[in-house]
Amino acid sequence: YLLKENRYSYQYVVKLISRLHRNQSVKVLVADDSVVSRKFVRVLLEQHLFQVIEAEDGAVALNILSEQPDIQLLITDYNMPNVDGFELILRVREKLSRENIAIIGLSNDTDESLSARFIKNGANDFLQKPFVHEEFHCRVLNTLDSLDMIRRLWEKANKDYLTRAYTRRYFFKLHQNDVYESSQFTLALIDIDYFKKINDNFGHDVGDHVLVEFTRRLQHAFAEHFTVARFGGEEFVIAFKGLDSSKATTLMDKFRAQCASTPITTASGDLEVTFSCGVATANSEDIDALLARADEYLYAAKQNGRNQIIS
Ligand code: GH3
Ligand code: MG
Ligand code: MG
Ligand code: MG
Repeated sequence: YLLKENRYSYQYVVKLISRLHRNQSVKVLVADDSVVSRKFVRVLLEQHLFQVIEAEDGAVALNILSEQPDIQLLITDYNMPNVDGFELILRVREKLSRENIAIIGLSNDTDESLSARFIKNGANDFLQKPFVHEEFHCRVLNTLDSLDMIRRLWEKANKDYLTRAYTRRYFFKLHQNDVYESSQFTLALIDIDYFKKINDNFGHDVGDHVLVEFTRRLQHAFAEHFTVARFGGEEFVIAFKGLDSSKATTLMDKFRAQCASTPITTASGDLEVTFSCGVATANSEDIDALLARADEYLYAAKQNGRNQIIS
């Protein structure tokens, strides 16, 4: 049908169709005080299979966003009671950056400076009402494409390719100030025991698989509350924000025992994998000094026979 209409290129239609499938899992929040406007935008979005949520003003929109962090696109009107479109965007951008959510501004206000002001406040795009349906669809599609692209870049920059754990760089970005700002901040530095033997005896692929599975275990045990990062080859670090050394050590030791007693299944059979760990709590030193201390304890754990935590 679209091709027959002869207004769309073949490439565009292909892109549209492949997007339709993904759209079904994309939540779009429409903030507009006019019921008619809101319903109209809803209909357009539902034509493309999006999940649509409505808010009658900016304050309601903020509540919905805090309850549903998986909303990918916010389409907001300018003139609204309570919290208007500008304030809404400013408040959203305080917490959610461009890899978290995309924003499109809408308005039938004739003020020519609106679109620039929307974009300066953090919107990705702006549409003047009334608009042509096709333009609306094109802009939504482009905006979501750039959200995907930003997210892919973010993942590449901040997550390790093999294990999907956070990178060392991102870890520092997240936590370098916590040594000063958080009342209790503890690091656990982890190094798998005799990992080189796994590579030497079973090959690099099995080694990789062990790293992936080991990371999965770390994430499962800690990622809900703490940051897990891959520091290098078979070294990992966990930031226990809010925990003192003895609490973090207890958690780590429980994990250590579980790990040691649950072999990792690989193509070369079940392998027993243990690790050694140094745990250190910040005490008015910078994060590098704290890490150096955790590394000393880790070294001591290795010297002392491995498969243990020293704090
Ligand atoms: P120790 O108990 O003293 O820690 O001994 P180890 O063998 O674990 O320590 P070592 O640092 O000598 O060996 C780490 C090995 O990890 C060496 C390196 O080839 C391997 N390695 C680093 N990154 C990767 C990776 O991404 N995949 C695989 N398969 N191996 C890796
Ligand atoms: Mg309005
Ligand atoms: Mg090592
Ligand atoms: Mg090692």
